[in-house]
Amino acid sequence: MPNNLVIVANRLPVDRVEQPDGTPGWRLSPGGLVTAIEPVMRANDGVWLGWPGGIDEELEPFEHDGMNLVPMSMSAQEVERFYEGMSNATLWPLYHDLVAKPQFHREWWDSYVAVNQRFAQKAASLAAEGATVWVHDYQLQLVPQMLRELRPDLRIGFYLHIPFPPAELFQQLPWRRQILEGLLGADLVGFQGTGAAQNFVRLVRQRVGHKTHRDLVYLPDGRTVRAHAFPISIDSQGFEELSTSPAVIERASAIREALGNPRKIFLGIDRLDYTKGIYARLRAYAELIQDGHLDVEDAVFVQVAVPSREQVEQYRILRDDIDRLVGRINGDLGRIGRPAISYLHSSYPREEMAALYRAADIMVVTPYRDGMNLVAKEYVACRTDATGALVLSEFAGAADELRQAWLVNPYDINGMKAALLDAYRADAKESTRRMKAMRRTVTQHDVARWAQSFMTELADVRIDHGKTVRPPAES
Ligand code: GDG
Repeated sequence: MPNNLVIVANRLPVDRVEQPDGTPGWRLSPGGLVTAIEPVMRANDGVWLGWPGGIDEELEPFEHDGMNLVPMSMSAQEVERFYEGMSNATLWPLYHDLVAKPQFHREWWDSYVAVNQRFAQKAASLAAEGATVWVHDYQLQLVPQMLRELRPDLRIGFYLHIPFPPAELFQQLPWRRQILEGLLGADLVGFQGTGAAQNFVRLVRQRVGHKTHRDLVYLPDGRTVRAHAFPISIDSQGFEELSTSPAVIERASAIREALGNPRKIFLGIDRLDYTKGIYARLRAYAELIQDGHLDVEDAVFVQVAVPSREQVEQYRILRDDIDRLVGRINGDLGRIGRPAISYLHSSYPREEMAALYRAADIMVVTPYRDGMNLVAKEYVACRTDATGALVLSEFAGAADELRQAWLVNPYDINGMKAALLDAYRADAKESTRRMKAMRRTVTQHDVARWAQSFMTELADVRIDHGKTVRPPAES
């Protein structure tokens, strides 16, 4: 059945689970993206195309919780080359300021092209005449152009969840021109921040040679493409409600109790990823204990590292490095029943996340580079009594909005130590003033608003015989 809205993302928004009777089933993935897109999909006869995980599994389209899902299968070689290789060992580090060294392999690129082509073909077959297709993220940057070639009648939007690098870095990519042209197949290209949108427009001007004006690109065929910032957010109300539920409140005090009721709890929650700055943050914290500014009788650092991309070598190395560091810190500085760092390599249900946010006095989010960082916003949303402090990297997209956090440069260990200590020592009045301001931001700009503003902007695009027409730019 043709659909008026097709969401195209690398992953389907469901995880495989075993049902009580032992048969396989699906569970909606936790996360704001689904919450935001679900109502848009319902209102538009929407369908979501993506990989369900697994290898070589040809699954029929199915419905889950009222959402129409179309699974796209992936071979073992595609998982290795397209997903772990080109997506996560080339583009991911390149787009995150070269925090790790990107690897360039021609066979990875060939697989990236082939998988993108398959996504584009499938999306083309699902979309009704004149439908809207919204493509997501760095794994699928060629889909907009491929799709436009197949279906010039479509309205195509693209959203990049991660940063878009400056020209000096992007230039390294052997396939830079193809990626830029791939993205230019969209009518609207959305980014987390204005810096990313500007990087893209500048690259298009320099590398592809198209005329640009502010956030518009003028293509030779008369089409225009808008590159604009749409900072993503969270289901703020959902987190607020969850964090004030009796079960979560009770769990939060049980967590404090289990940690020995320390005066202050520091918390980090991240996917175990080298962009997140976990290693440096733990070192900074340990030095504060060594220097005598913090005492393990008084404070503890809870670090949750959610397993991620474990087949990619750099992620395995990082895990070993952090295991060793935590072992050394606790061995050197811990006392019986009082570890300096309480380290958890695991993922948790949303309720447990909310309880952790509620239990923590100081949330520490120190990525070297991050498109947005939703954890920072979730912490703020859960602090309904306006207590708590947020230490936040300047290099997370969230820092553009959460200006009242204790902002840090994660490369500056001494600066980070000073900020951790300031947040630790801040009086209640000061942290409440900051938290109240941040709460206003997070409450007003939630994920529903994000989805709506992207869709509204995309709907403004008028399609005329396959050409996107916009009023001429002002000079
Ligand atoms: C990318 C960009 C951008 C984490 N562990 C568990 C869990 N989570 C949830 C968090 C949060 C989400 O996952 C993580 O989002 P982040 O924004 O922090 O980071 P990335 O995964 O790197 O996301 C990022 C984002 O896309 C959206 O555009 O902000 O910059 O890198 O929502 O709560 N949720 C549950 N259990 C866990 O163990 N239930």
